[in-house]
Amino acid sequence: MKIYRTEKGIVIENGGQFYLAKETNWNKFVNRSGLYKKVTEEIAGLSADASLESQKLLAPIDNQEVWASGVTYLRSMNARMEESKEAGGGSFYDRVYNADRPELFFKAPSYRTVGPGADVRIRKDSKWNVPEPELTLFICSEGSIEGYTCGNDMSSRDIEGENPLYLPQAKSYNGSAAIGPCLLVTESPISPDTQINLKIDRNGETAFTESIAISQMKRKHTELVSYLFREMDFPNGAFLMTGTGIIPHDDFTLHVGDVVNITIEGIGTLTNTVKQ
Ligand code: DO4
Ligand code: MG
Repeated sequence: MKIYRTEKGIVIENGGQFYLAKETNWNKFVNRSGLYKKVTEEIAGLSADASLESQKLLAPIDNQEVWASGVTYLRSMNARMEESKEAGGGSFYDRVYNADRPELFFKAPSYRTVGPGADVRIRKDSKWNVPEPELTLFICSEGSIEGYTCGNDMSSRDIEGENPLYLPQAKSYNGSAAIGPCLLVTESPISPDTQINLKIDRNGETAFTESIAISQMKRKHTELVSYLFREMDFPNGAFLMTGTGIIPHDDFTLHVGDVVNITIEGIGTLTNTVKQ
């Protein structure tokens, strides 16, 4: 089942049918443990409406914070060790990859997070930028994973590589986070065989494409969530990007006008255009 935040309200897609939720407050609607069961019960009393399929989509977020996990795939560890070698950061990344405690960082408040069809940005003071396609968890305030969406953890690799302490500047700026198109809510956890695909279009042609299965991730979703919730409350729930396993080769950087498509099986495609 998919839940969309649209200009008309909260739309639920189930078995090819679309329903308008009675609740209009996104925080109240999604921040519930056992969300799948509760929404399934609610739509039993609603009438399907095919016109809801074509509503303009908004980012599936209201008052939630977006957090991110780092170096959860081998590819991310290797790329980061390489980019920060000269700055002396070469050993931080394999240490965090192998440590018990994961790397978690604050990515964006909701007002700095964009949704499907909106623009993501590259910084004006950066020359090397990539999108990071990441399965993104929605966790309710009680700490259980209630849904999944596609996330883009836009990153400035030259700033991050110059000094690992610049990570917040490489990762957090206007338009650096995108999530959507919907919240996938499932009865049981998402399959480890789920594929993430990144496709970057430039001037109508594919400039880069690659896929990875989420089973390639080193850590469990519940492990990341338990660290995030150790010493922090999230009264409206939170989003947690789970890290990237896809990083374009080192001579690739995003250009203004590129179109970034992140597809995750079962969720759909998050498409954003790059701006400066
Ligand atoms: O440590 C740098 C950030 C890592 C990251 O964003 C990722 O692995 O996805
Ligand atoms: Mg990332």
